[in-house]
Amino acid sequence: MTPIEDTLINKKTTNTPIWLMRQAGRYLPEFREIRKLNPNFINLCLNENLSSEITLQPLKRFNLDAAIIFSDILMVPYGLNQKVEFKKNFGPKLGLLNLKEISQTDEVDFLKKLYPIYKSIKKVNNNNLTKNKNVIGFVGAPWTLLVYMINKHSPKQELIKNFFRDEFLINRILIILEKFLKIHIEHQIKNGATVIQIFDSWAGLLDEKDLPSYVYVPTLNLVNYIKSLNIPVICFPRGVKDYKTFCEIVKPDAVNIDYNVDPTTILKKIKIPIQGGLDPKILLSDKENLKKETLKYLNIFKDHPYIFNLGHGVVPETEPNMVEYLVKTVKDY
Ligand code: 1CP
Repeated sequence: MTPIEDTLINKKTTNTPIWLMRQAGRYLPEFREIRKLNPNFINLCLNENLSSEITLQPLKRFNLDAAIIFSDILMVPYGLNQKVEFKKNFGPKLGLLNLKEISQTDEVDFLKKLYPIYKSIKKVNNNNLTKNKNVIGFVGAPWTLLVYMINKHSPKQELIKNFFRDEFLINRILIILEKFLKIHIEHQIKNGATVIQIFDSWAGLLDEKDLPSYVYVPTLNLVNYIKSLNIPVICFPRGVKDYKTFCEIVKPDAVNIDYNVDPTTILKKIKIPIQGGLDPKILLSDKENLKKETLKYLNIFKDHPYIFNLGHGVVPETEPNMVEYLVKTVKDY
């Protein structure tokens, strides 16, 4: 059993395991070098040699407990034949949403399009750098994918007007997403993913009353499926106000908290293992402050099964030596 697996079955480990969301990415010069030569982000994700190399880059530098596969949650809409592009200084841009075409996607075509991701996972899993560590596969939660598929770009500012107008369309897409997310998860696991994380980055956009139909139920269906394959699942319902209710209904093996969650309060409310929390912006400050904030989380969770991580992804401006210092602080604790 790895330290992450021990933690996920609710066991406190002597050393707190650590991995970071977006640990493979733009803050690493060796990533930027590859990225410069590969302007098409989708093609980069579909290049199993490069995507496996990028996945392993942070493990070469830092003493992390897991690799997270270099891919994107939007590879699923891409596999469903919606056009997906990543524009510089803009982010993702999706094409027309054609329900008829998406409904006709068959499993074989979907898998053919995403096949390099599974090959990449296999390579990562077979590499010595991940020996006795976890390989984390992931998907976007149905709600967050629905947001991108209908909104067609990041909802950072706001959702398009009338987002909820076409209830038939929304319900059809949620059903299709559930089917293909299960297929995507199954193939990640078959090729060596030992933990699955479900990213619901835009759960916080919803009113409380809409959480059951768009977040709780669709996520619960995936969580139950992953559990049936005997693989642990971590959920990150970013921005929800009530993590406790989410955990009681969805019952993931662990929950990642965002940086707006007060760790002391959540500790009293949640019984399952907890992951994350530290504001990624702390990595942009100085070592003294980083140490202070890191020790705060470690102390609060010292008697609770806890996986160290952030409250959202590493930001591109982060100095790699700050990540190194963070990992060292956690390992020396
Ligand atoms: O170089 C570049 O311009 C590409 C930047 C980039 C990277 C490095 C994107 C575009 N995706 C990724 C990789 C990625 N995305 C990983 C790899 C593994 C790792 O964590 O190291 C993962 C797990 C994701 C997941 C992801 N993609 C999420 C969920 C987590 C989160 O950040 O909230 C989301 C929302 C996306 C969509 C997406 N893809 C890329 C960007 C810039 C975004 C966010 C767009 C937005 O702000 O709405």
